[in-house]
Amino acid sequence: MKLVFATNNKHKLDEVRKITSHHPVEIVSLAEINCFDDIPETADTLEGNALQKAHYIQKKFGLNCFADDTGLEVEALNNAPGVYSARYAGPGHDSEANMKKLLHEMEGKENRKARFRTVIALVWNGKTYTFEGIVNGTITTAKRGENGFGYDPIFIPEGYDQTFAELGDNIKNQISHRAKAVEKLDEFLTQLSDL
Ligand code: ITT
Repeated sequence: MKLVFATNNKHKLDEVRKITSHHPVEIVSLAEINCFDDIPETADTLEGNALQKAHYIQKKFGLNCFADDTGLEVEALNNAPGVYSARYAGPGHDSEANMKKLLHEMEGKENRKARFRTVIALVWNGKTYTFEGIVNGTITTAKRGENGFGYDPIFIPEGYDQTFAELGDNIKNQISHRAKAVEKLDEFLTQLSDL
């Protein structure tokens, strides 16, 4: 079964391909359908953005597809940056600037609890479905590690003492927010193909 992944983030694409490598679903990138659009994401929830991205591709290409919207929710910051994680330091800023701002906001805070939350929206034969994955953890006081992407160097998942960027892809892809959401998607698709 082929399914388009409506993302412009190559790290997400790599992760989802690794997570699903033993499963029958074949992940098709936007480049493979010749889509190089900057897909709008203007909703104020992860669910809304994931649905917006999946619907955009479904409408333009008429293909079943899914999208992933992810946010880092920090308890001491009232769940910021959350849905605004990509542009926390302002439009056009990169992950380095986002992490720098977050570490600055967290200076002196004792409560370092945070969670990554991914919402996957699937558009399948005209119907939409969402799947959520959460991983709890804590925010470090400085960046650590070279692997992963985005906020990975400053997030330690619960049960570990290294950041996602130190733990590397194999461990991240077993326990991450994205892995949990993708597992739910995969279970759903397996049931469909059993029908
Ligand atoms: P698409 O919308 O094209 O899928 P994006 O990079 O814009 O890609 P998001 O809006 O979901 O994706 O990402 C929000 C931010 O969270 C962005 O800064 C990412 O770098 C970061 N992020 C997403 N997933 C992450 C992960 O698994 N680990 C660390 N940071 C992540």
